[in-house]
Amino acid sequence: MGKIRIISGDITQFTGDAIVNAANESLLGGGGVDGAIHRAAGSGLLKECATLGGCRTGEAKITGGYNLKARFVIHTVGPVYYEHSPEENRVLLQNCYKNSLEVARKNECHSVAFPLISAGVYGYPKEEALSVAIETIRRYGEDIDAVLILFDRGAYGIAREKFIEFCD
Ligand code: AR6
Repeated sequence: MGKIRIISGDITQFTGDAIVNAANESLLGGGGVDGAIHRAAGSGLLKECATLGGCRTGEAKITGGYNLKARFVIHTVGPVYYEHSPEENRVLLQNCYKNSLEVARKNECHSVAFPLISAGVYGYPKEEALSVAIETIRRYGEDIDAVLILFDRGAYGIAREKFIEFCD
C-alpha cells in the first residue's frame, strides 16, 4: 500500500524515481516550478521536451531527469482556473494526478513527488487544490509512495490545518 506525505520544500531536491512538473501545454518551459525544474535539470530536459509535441491539459508525459536526483520528470498540465467552471477544473486537476500516477506506474516508479499543480500562476485556490491532490492520490496511488512538496508557506499552513495527518 502506498503512502502520502506532505512536506514543505523544493521539489528539485527530491531523491526518488520521479518528480512531477506543473508545465504548460507547450512543454517548453516557463516560470514557477517548471522554471525551477528546467534550471536544475539542465538543457537536456528542454531538448527532450521539444520532441514530445506538447501536452494537453490533464494529460501527462515522461522524460528523463537529467541533472536532477530523480530519474524521471513527469510533465502534466493543470487547468488555468479562470478558463473553466469549478466542476471542469476539478475533473481536469484530478486527471493531472491520475494520469501522472499512471505514467509513473508504467515506468516502474515507486516514489513520486508532486507540486501543488495549478495553485500558482494558474490560479487554482490552494485549499481546493490540496483537497483534489490528496483525494486523487489516495484513490489512484495505491502502490506508489507519493510526496506532495509544498514550496510556499501559505500552502503548507493550509495543509497543517486541514491535512495534519499527512504532514511531517
Ligand atoms: N518546488 C515545489 N513547488 C514549487 C516550486 C519548487 N521549486 N516552485 C514553485 N512551486 P506554478 P501552475 C509551487 O505557478 O500554477 C509555469 O510558468 C508554487 O508555490 O509553478 O500549475 C508553467 O510553465 C505553487 O504552489 O504552476 C505554466 O505556464 C505550485 O508550485 C504555469 O506556470 C504551482 O505553481 C503553470 O502554473
